[in-house]
This record gives sequence, structure tokens and C-alpha cells, in this order.
Amino acid sequence: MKHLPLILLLFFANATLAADDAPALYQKHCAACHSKDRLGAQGPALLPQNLHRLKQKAAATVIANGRKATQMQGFADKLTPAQIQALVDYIYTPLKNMPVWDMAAIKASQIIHHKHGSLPDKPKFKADMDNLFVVVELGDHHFTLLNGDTFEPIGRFPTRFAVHGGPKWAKGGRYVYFLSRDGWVSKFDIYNLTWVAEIRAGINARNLAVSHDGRYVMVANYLPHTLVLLDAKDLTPIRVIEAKDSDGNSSRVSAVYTADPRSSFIAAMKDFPEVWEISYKPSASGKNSAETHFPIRRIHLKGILDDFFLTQDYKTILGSSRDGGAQVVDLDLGRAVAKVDLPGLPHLSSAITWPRNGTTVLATPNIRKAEVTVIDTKTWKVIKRIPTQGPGFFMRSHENTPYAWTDVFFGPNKDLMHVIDKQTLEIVKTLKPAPGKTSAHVEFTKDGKYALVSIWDMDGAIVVYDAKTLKEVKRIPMKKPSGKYNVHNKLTRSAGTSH
Ligand code: DHE
Repeated sequence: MKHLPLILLLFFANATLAADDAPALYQKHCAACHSKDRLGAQGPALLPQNLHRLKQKAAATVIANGRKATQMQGFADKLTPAQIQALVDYIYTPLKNMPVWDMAAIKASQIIHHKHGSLPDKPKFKADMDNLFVVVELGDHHFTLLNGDTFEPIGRFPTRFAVHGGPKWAKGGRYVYFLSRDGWVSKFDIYNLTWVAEIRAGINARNLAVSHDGRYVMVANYLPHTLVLLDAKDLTPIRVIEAKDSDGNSSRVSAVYTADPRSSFIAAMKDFPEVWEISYKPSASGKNSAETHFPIRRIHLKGILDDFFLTQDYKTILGSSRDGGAQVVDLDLGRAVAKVDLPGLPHLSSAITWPRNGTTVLATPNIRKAEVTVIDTKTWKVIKRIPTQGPGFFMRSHENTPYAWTDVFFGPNKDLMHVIDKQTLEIVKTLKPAPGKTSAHVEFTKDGKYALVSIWDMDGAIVVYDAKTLKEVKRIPMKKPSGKYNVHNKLTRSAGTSH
């Protein structure tokens, strides 16, 4: 040993010492995103129950090199292989006391800021209530309510930590529901510019859906393995549905969406190959009771769905798994009817559709491939693979614009934004709104005349473009704005935006 250079000696000493102390390594490098008790926050929970689809060797590679399509960075330059292995052993060790998040715990977490019906029924401010935007600012966990006509902020409000996914409006546009990664559902009253109710529906949540009749909120959880049905009025829990197959195996829930004409929630499971349709159709008496209603229809598939897209008529799902398979599921027939060749890890929750040549095409960005894939939804054949300057995350369009916008979220060209002609399927322009800074996620005004782009930086902005001339018209400073959502486009289920 004494012949080894000093730097190597120090390296080995550090590796042995620190590798022994996995909990300390975890607190230093992982706790900020995955929470100090491993239950998940901005990053997922790091528990054997959540990691069983990931081999331990693959987990070590993720810790060393990071994971594409997530905020997970690589630690190979900060941790030795022994330290990485110690962390892998640690996160695959069950917690001594697994916290329970059942109906009682959910109920106990409920906070009513304002009793339902106690606040004025008129907006406190003047604006086209149908053309407002909610902009989620991840940088300091706030959201800005933006006037979509003047592009002036109406107010800025603190949110729970790490809001993820699209906030969802209830019919009418007065109430909007947010979900944080650690399971808090927060209901905001836009008329009165205030939070009205909150509840923690899970420990590590995925997304939420609001029924089109505005009566229910459904939350999909990773931890515990549940779907939680809430009363949309004040978020009182109605039912906790365990995500279990007929053999008793439980699963994380990939996501849940509402299927308006079916009056049902559609949810996909991440750990067994099933899609569930949970009906919220009112009973004959007009009332639904927790015990007798919300029946579950299970659709058995050949492969797991990690991510999926519901067609505009809510009859079909295009779903993909992280392992590379993509399948088309007919919800009426209750089975998979086609396979699609989508090897680039399509980000289907942000896929969009539009009419072209007598058919409807679906376009999706890909997280592992520098390509936008365009699919004919009649034949489910890929009709074009549009090469991009890098893999992308989000895609958007609007009925009144000839263009579809897609970002280049990953890699050295993360500051680029492609504008694609929806008929020729060619990129007609590539914008660079803020050189060196990630530009991603677009949303249109209600009339489709302006496109709003996020600059994902603490010193970031929303950049407003004229959607026809593609010229910048305004820049509104924001703190790492992620998604932005227009009331009209969301409530009318515009084919150019996510639902
Ligand atoms: Fe998201 C939406 C899943 C990582 C920002 N993301 C969604 C939805 C799902 C999903 C299922 C649809 C929810 C909805 O709106 O109802 N996201 C996943 C992942 O599986 C993934 C890859 C890994 C993970 O960490 O969970 C992931 N997502 C991220 C991020 O790292 C992003 C960039 C930053 C963040 O907030 O953590 C991110 N996801 C978003 C945004 C939306 C979203 C902004 C809403 C898009 C929309 O326009 O509706």
C-alpha cells in the first residue's frame, strides 16, 4: 500500500469509509430529491416495493450515469463504485416501518381553507375567464395566473413542493386542481384567488384526473399502490381502491385520465399488464355511493403500459412501456388490437393529434431518440419519422394553427424549439428563444394566435410568440416555469394539448 500515490490512498480510504455509511451518503446525495425518509418527493420513492422492475445492476448504472427523461443526474464523478453499490444495497433494503397511507390517514390530512359555497360566486378581477393560463413555476414552487389577452400576471401563489403534471380544471373553469409529487392535492378558486381545500392522497403520487361533470377527482399513486377517489367539492375522500390483480399482486399506477363520453376514469398499471376503466356514471337514483358504485372493468394486456395516450373519441389507447413495446388497446373490445413500432421511448402523455389527408395523425416526441414520430390512427402505421436536433419531451398545437411545436429537451441543443408544418410534416423553423437555456413546453392562447414557450431556468421566462409570423411579442420573467395550461384549451379538450 505504501507505494501507492497519495491521491489513490485517499480515494480508497474515502471509498471504504463512506461506503460503510450508506445512510449518510443517501442523506448527502439523494435526500434532496427522494426525501430524507426515502418515501419520494420530486424524485420517486427509493424502496424495494417501488424498484422491483429495476435490476440492482441497472440501479447502479442509473446512480452512476443518471436517467434520461428525468431530473436524475449521474454521480459517477462524485461517488466511487463501492459507494454506489452501498447506496444500491441501502435503497433495496425495506424500511423498518413502512408508513401506512390509508383512508384514515388521508382523511386526517384534509385541510379546508374555505368551506365549499362560502366564497363569492363572482370573479374578483376582470379578464376573459376562458383565456387564463396557469403557469407552474418549479423554481420556487409557485404558480402564476396569467391573463391570456394582455399577458399580464393576475397573481402569483405558493404551491406545494414539486407540483408535477398538468393541473386539471373542473367544468366551468372556476376551480383548478394541482398535485404534488408527494401526494398533496390542492384545489384553487380562481374567482377568489385563493386555495380552498387540500388533502394528501398518497405518499408518492403520479397524476390526477377530474371527471368531466366536475364531481370527482381521481389520484393515481405510486406509493401506496392505490387509486384515490375524492369528492371534487372539498376533496373529502370517497374511496381508496387498491391496485391489485386477481392473484393479489399490487402495482404502482402509471397514470389516470378521464374519458368524458364514457363517464369513466381510465388508469394503467405499471407492475402488471392491466388497464382499468372505473365508471363514475351516476346511478339510477342520481347518487353514487362509495360501496356500490364506481365499478372497475379490468382489461388484460400482454405488456405493461408505463405511459399512454387516449384518442379524442376516447375509444382507443396507444400505450408504451419503458422496455420498448407499444400497443393499441380498443377500450370497447377490451383488448390490444395492434402493435406499433416505437423504439425511441415515446412520451405519449404529451402526444397530440390533427387531421391530415382524410385521416387523423398522432405525433409524439421521443425521449431516447431525436425524432418526432407521426402515426396514422386509422392503420396505426408510422407514416413519418421527423428527425430533430435531439430527443424531446413535449409537443403542442391548436386547431387554428398550421404548426405543431416540439422541444429538444435533452442534449446540447436543449435551447431549440422546432416548428413543424402539420401537412407537409417538415420542420419549417427552429427557434432559439434563450441561447444556452432549456426551452420546453408550449401552450396556445384560446384562439391559437399566440404560442407561449417556457425557459426552464431560475432566471427564466415565458416567451410569447405570434403563432403565425413566429416572431417574439413578449417575454415575462418567471422562475423555472415548467408547464402552462390554458383554461379553454383544456376544458374543450383541444386536440393540440394534453388532457
Ligand atoms: Fe412528467 C406530465 C410522467 C418526468 C414535467 N408526466 C406527466 C404526466 C405523466 C408524467 C404520466 C401526465 C400527467 C397529467 O398531466 O395528468 N414525468 C413522467 C415520468 O414518468 C417521468 C419521465 C419520470 C418521473 O420522474 O416521474 C417524468 N416530468 C418529468 C420531469 O422530469 C419534468 C420535466 C419536470 C418535473 O416536473 O418533474 C416533468 N410532466 C411534466 C410536465 C407535465 C408532465 C410539465 C404536464 C405536461 C402537460 O402539458 O400536460
